Amino acid sequence: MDIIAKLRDVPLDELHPNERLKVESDYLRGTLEEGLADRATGAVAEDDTQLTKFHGFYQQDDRDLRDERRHQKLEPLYSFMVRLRLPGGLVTPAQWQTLDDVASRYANGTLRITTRQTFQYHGVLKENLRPHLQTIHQAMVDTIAACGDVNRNVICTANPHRSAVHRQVYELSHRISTRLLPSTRAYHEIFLGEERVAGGAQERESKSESERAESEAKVGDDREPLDPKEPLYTRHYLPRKFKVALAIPPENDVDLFAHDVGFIADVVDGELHGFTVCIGGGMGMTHGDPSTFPRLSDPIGYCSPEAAPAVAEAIMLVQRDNGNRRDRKQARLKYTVEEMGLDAFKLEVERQLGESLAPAHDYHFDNNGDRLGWIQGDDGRWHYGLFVQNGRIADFPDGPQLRTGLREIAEQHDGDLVLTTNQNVIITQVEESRRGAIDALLDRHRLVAETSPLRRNAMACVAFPTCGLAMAESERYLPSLIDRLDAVMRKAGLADDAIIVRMTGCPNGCARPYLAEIGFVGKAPGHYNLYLGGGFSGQRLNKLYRENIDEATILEALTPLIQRYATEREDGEPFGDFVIRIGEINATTAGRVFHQT
Ligand code: SRM
Ligand code: SF4
Repeated sequence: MDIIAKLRDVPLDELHPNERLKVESDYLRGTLEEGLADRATGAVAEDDTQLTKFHGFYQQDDRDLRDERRHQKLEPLYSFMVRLRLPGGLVTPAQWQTLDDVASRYANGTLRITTRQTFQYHGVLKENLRPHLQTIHQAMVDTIAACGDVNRNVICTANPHRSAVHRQVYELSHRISTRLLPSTRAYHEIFLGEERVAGGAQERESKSESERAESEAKVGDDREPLDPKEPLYTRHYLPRKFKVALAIPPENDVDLFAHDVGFIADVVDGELHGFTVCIGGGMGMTHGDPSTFPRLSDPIGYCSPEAAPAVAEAIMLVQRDNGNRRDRKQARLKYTVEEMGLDAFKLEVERQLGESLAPAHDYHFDNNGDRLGWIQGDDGRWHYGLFVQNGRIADFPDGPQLRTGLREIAEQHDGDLVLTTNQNVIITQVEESRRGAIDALLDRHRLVAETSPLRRNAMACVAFPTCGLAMAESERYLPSLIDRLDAVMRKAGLADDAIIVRMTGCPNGCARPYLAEIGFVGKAPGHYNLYLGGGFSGQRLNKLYRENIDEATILEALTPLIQRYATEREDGEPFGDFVIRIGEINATTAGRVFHQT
């Protein structure tokens, strides 16, 4: 049963309050126009703070200044985080320059590469939202559906310029993103100044020609849309966020199994044959609530490259119609799969598609990191993977001048820059003869610092001061903890070894900490839960090892394990496998048993 039929007789009051907001928002318009015009406050109306997410931005306040402002009887220092929709993470040099300009003109002077291959801006004041979005729109970039209960930025194995298959997979990330865009014109009217046409005609005409062609390419569906103004989503939108990733083995840089939907490329003799389709991944959980847990996705079948957008859509529609709309903590697709069972979910997907999926193919991943440094693509050109600590592009006093350096590269080099899901950036399409010039720019701006493999494989989420959900520091703290762990590694003779370390400031899992070999999840200021035993290629969840511990206790717990790893590991054995083999922690075999010791 579709969502409109399902909810016809259910009073909205029986659902989560966000459900009413969506339904009554006039297709995501709410009172945003009025809120933007109100200069008496830096905020928008409370209800509209949920709607801004669908347009790609979040209202936040500076948590470092919260208490001081309260004492001064001032309202919190409101500003907005703005997140771009950038499928596959590719930025042209001209776009880079515009995006860089915007960081100074309208945000806090930094760009932040996210764990989903796009940029976030922080500190955007309400009055700067429109100019910000209009400026990036001129560079053909938008923020539509970057947050909210819709399909988010579609991510894929980085760098379309590496091979023909990388190009194809990148193009599919765009097709999926386009196909799953909402139809409402709210964004264009409110932020880009488009006039509203009476009767919702503009909603029907909302998609560009290529977007319409993508929607019309829909396999086997000649039904009337449920809601002509918002055919895919209806005015109910999704129960929760929805995330799609595509990976090209053996690289699992996107952490494929962490997403609602994953497409694993099946490449035979350099040709893309199809995809194994996985569903039901997700990271977030709540401390102390065992009904919430991270979960890895499971394969449900195989499809051709041409069918992939329709398959993504069918999965999304099954989630739209079956996801939990009463309890947002149980609303992600991973819980729908647990509730319905994988087979029943798969049958519904096939019913939506009007055909069966072929059986899943085998696949093999061997890492989930990035290829840093120079690598050569299939066409002979070179690509430089640049490490960016925690994705923050800024000019650091006495450190790398990342903003200036990358800006200069964008001005002088005509190849694209590609963001990765490990928060790094790749300078692409460099001719052999131009490598020296790029190396000189990297040197001049100190972009290539001496870093340990531990640091190069570490990720932290944003957390303080902007994230309203942070319980502990993450981006601002991990670098110094890595200094200390580096010392332990050096002492153990492991200075050249990589262990995947990830940190988040709360259990929502934005840096995918439950896939790390060593994961830190914020519990309270200065205190973290320590998780061990994740798989080196993102194939296994870790498990809680110590709860609510401070830095001294973290080092006390990890030092002997790292020392033992140095002397007792088997050839090529990753740390996550080692701690399980020596019996220090049990392997997590499925999300639903994540909390069992
Ligand atoms: Fe996230 C909420 C930052 C990737 C799971 N995430 C947030 C918010 C918006 C906080 C909020 O709701 O008020 C954070 C804004 C912080 C700030 O100040 O910028 C935030 N998430 C991020 C980013 C920027 C982390 C980073 O350091 O790069 C990532 C942006 C991704 C993007 O470009 O779209 C980011 N978030 C993720 C991921 C990783 C992924 O998708 O691969 C996850 C885990 C995967 C998943 O979805 O299960 C993730 N974020 C969450 C959750 C928990 C969702 C859940 O259903 O369990 C929340 C909280 C929520 O939605 O209620 C959240
Ligand atoms: Fe904020 Fe938590 Fe996500 Fe970190 S993991 S950015 S603290 S919501």
